[in-house]
Amino acid sequence: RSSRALHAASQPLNSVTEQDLAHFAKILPPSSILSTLPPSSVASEELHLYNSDWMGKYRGTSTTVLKPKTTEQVSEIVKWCNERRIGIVPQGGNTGLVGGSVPVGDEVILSLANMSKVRSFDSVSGILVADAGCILQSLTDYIAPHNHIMPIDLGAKGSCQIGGNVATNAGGLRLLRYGSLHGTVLGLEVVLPDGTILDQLTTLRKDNTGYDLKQLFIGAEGTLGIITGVSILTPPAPQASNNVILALPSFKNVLPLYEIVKRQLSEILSAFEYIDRTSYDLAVKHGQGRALSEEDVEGAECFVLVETSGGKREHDEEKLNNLLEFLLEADEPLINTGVLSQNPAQFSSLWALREGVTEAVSKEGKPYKYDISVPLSSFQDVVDGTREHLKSKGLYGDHAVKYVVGYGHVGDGNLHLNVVANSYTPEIQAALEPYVYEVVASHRGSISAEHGVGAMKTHALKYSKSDVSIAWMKKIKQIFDPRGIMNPGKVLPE
Ligand code: FAD
Ligand code: 2HG
Ligand code: ZN
Repeated sequence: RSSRALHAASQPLNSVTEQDLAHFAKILPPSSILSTLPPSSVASEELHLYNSDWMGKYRGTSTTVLKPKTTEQVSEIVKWCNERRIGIVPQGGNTGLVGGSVPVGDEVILSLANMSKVRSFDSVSGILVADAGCILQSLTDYIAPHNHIMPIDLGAKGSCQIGGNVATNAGGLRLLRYGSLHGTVLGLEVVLPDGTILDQLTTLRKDNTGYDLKQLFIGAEGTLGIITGVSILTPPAPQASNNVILALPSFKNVLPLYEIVKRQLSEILSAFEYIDRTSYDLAVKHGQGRALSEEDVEGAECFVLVETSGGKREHDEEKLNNLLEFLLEADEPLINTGVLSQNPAQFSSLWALREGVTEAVSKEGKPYKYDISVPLSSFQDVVDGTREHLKSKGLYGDHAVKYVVGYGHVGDGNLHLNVVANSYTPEIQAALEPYVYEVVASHRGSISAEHGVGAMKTHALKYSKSDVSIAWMKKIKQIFDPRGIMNPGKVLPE
């Protein structure tokens, strides 16, 4: 049986036909089907947004988008596609940065956008159960009156969905404090590639009854099944939150600073985020947050944003003020200055300078994005080394690459190396890869710290995973999806 299945998986997938569409029309109302095929026949421009990724770098040729409202509808669609061997791309908010959310060919796009109901929230335990298509910001708003916050936060919160967050195991800005989704997700409901509904939507904190299957779907990027429901543990909202941007004369001060900040702020430290000077300048240029004063940024090579979240405002402010005093009055200060937010608007504005870099970079040009785990001490070398490498190839300057910037989650050892070009070209691509991946491998780092593999890095998996690991990943894929319909061309190399 398994050799037949293997054979099936190596055959090309089938395209959607009018007969398939007629079948989908029995499952979904007309308003939930977008297709260029008759009888639906919408214009292909209407499908453009679903076929294109957030960066405008990856583009599929899907003819059909299906938008189910219920888990049963998802199951029926998937069952049909499996029998017919039609590829499916699960799509959440389509904010992924590795080309995972759009088809590589003409697979069906199954959008979770219509599955957007909160199923339950328990304000005592903080356990939230929601449809996978709920937008992260909507969930934040939903639980705020109950004094809880989502354990995950990221710049794409206004568009990304909780299902997409789980599927990518997104990290984001709160991982330092609340850990990864592998810890906070308590249960999942998943439609498997043969249409079976796997109900593991439990709300238990503790459950050691054998293999924890849900973990397989966290970070599987839709290659093993479609997440339709998520049960997640949400923390109580902090009573007080503060933030400060520290301007540093040199990158080499970041590490000693991190040690001091961790020691002094201890349990109230909730974020320690890094942006280099060019990232800051681009954020300001493109209207992300309010610029700091000239005096504050003078001589700054980079910046660190520190956030505190604690239980008592006076206590937290005292700690933060003591820290700043300590840093500024040292014999050889690690920082030039610190800009402390004084009100909620300033708090958001300081965060925007960090959160807005992705948006700013995209406004500036075409970004090549490398989301890597490397030792903290090498962050700057990796950024400078990449710039020098591009210069040596004659690809740095207004005609090709405009900027090479570094920013990211220092507390998680995660650097975002963004190469901002005028356009995507084969020459720049060839100069960057495998160069960047070899640098990562030389540190035994990860080629994807938090964004996933998608279509972008399937060929590069070997730089972070052994042959044995990849072989076992393929076996798992084979067990769940023997006909190879679920997000084909993503995560695993051919
Ligand atoms: P999509 O982009 O739609 O999909 C992403 C992947 O998940 C695809 O492979 C898709 O097939 C799959 N998928 C989606 N929904 C489901 C589902 N219900 N079931 C199965 N598979 C599914 N990432 C971070 O980790 N940290 C950050 O700080 C961060 N910041 C970002 C900031 C910006 C401005 C942007 C644009 C992106 C950022 N990202 C970040 C990328 C991040 O991966 C996504 O924003 C988010 O997690 C993806 O959610 P989504 O709903 O948009 O998923
Ligand atoms: C962030 O931390 C996101 O801002 C996006 O993960 C990073 O755009 C990027 O490269
Ligand atoms: Zn990030």
